[in-house]
Amino acid sequence: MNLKIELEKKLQNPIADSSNEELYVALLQLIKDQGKKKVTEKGKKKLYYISAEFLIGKLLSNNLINLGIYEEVKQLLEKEGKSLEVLEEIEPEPSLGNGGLGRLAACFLDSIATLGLHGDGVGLNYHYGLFKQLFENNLQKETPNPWMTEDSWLIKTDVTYPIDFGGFRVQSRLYDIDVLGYENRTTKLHLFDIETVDDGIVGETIDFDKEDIRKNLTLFLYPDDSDEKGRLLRVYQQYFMVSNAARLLLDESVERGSNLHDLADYAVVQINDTHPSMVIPELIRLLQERGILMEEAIDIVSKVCAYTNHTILSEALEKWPINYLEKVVPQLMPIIRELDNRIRLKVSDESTYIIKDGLVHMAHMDIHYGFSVNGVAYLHTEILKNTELHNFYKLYPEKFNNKTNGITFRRWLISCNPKLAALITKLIGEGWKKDAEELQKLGQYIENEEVLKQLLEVKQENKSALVEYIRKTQGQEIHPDSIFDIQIKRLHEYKRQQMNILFVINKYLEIKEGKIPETPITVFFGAKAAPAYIIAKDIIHLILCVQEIVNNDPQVNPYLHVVMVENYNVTLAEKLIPACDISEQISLASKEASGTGNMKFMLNGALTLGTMDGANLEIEELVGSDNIYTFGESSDVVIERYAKGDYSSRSYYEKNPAIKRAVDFIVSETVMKVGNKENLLRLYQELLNKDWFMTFPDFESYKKTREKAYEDYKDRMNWAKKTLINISKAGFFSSDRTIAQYNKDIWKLQ
Ligand code: OX2
Repeated sequence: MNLKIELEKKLQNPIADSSNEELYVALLQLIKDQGKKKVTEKGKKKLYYISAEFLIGKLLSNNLINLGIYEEVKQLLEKEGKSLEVLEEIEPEPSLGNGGLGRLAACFLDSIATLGLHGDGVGLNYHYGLFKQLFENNLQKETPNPWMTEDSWLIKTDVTYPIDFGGFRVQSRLYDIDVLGYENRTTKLHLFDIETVDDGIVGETIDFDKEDIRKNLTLFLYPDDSDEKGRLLRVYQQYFMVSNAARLLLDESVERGSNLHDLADYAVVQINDTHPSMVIPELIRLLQERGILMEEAIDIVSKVCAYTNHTILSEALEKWPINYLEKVVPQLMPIIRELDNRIRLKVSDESTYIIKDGLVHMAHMDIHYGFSVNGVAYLHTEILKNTELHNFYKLYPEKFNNKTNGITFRRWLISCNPKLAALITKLIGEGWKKDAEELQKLGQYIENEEVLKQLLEVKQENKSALVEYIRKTQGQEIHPDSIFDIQIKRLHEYKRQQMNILFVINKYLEIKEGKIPETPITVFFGAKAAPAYIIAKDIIHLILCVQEIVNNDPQVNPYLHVVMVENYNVTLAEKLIPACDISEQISLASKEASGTGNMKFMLNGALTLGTMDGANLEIEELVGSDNIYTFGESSDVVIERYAKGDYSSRSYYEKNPAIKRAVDFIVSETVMKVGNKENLLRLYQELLNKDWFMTFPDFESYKKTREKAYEDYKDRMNWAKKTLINISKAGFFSSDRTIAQYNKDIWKLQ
């Protein structure tokens, strides 16, 4: 392909005379054409990865990389006086996910395509996605996040299905996004939508009429479920997603030669968390419609569906009231009752029943009627087996398996950190891009001062680029030589951003007392809180207040700086991660199933400061305890304390002066002056009287370990050595490895 000719054909103009917007659109169209050509021959059996979220991020650069023409395009544009980086900024980020679960699904599609496996993603085409976060008066404000522009990656298809809800019918429409794998194979992300949806019912805020399903069905990801209408809307969305997925699966399987009795040879469904669980009764229903008897239909579906659990937090294991399902999907309730009855006949342990106390337990249905149940990191799977899902494990030990999460190195290194990628390639060649385990070859350089210096230089350049970006976007001045200490993830109490900000408060007060850190520190936060999650929003409020206080205090700001980035998303992560020195992974042990940010940071040469939770444990195992900063109580201790139920945060507060001082600061005049009394008082009370996620017992060891990391940072060569060890051991966390394991153990695609 002659790039220049092709591009100018699209532009109908010379490149040099075209605007950046025109160039962006022309490139997008060019890539879409390439995608169409790249459909590869695939096997008989196909995977349907159904997920409420696909946090795919911007696609332009990644697609160019995966097509192998990134450098060529970049150079061509430069020659014509244009810049690929500027074009990247034009692309809106699709807002189809929330956090790790959605980003994982996106990494998986990249790896499925790259490994040439026969599988597609299926989800919904939310017009406004998750909300866009603004900060006003130190509070989070949620506004709609329209991301679909006239020219986007979406490809409208002819596929449409009639979908019946209790009392009315809607017509669906499928849109596709081509996912280009590295080396030109493709997979599709199927996003279902309805044409009657009305973007116009949404104004400046994310409030809208939740009742008119025809108009609102695909407006938002996770509509506010603090009222019944919001919860019902989620059920409508979920059924819409799985009914479409099930019809697509059946049609395609028949087309490939299935007689439906042999469906399990043609299709496998991965149920990503409980949002798609209704696919089980829906497939049974559709098979019956096509003439298969209940008994056999159940048997078939049980061989087709597999379930991934992403969390042990019970709030996330969905349980829908029977009356919701009776209203939204009356056609499914008799099937769900039948499924439950069959369990009641066979199993005496009532805790595993599907219908209990008027609620339908979605995960229970998945486990009884799926053939595989997997957790997402070693510890998480062990906790599922031994504690959370122990009663199920006793019934079906053979179903349980672990698939430690992974990340795609194409996006999380090659694309977001080209300087480090180039250095690695210079040292060990190109092979690591296809076989991530080859990163181990970097091990030969850990005593090589020249290489370590280059590593530090790359980090410094990435830090300077971030400084520049933050100056441009948020108007803040950051010390490029400070330690970049970063915590970016959804805001949830178990992830304990509150512990981090208590540390910052403590540091602030120490500096005020004259205890000056030898190296300045910049603490970055990025997090969205669910609109109805009050305490999470209070924590954001506190972070923003502390940011204002610290950054405006001339006695403190040469040594300590706080940056809370607005509207944290994939694009921002791609800028923050390459610049990071210390990666905060400080969840309450047992609660973070895996984490995937931890892997991205490690790969980009940051050192982990973390609890012994999720995949942190596997990182520690790989790099050795000298090359990671772990602290805090173990999951066993935490689980035991929960079981006893005798945790009193107040006693820690009373015993530990540093905790007391930091917590009292929340309601001090200094903070009250820049914040809201209501939010601050509520958070203060919450920590003092509840602290559900046990921040205080870990605070002292957190403080000590974080200080130790800051101390170690001063010895630059030794620090560089630790980062090189981390990078060299990161190969295990390639999602190519994860997907190969899913395929070998669960999907069994050719
Ligand atoms: C997240 C988990 O919190 C995180 O630990 C994990 O890495 C990620 O899923 C991918 O497996 N429920 N669990 C998650 O999000 C939701 C919602």
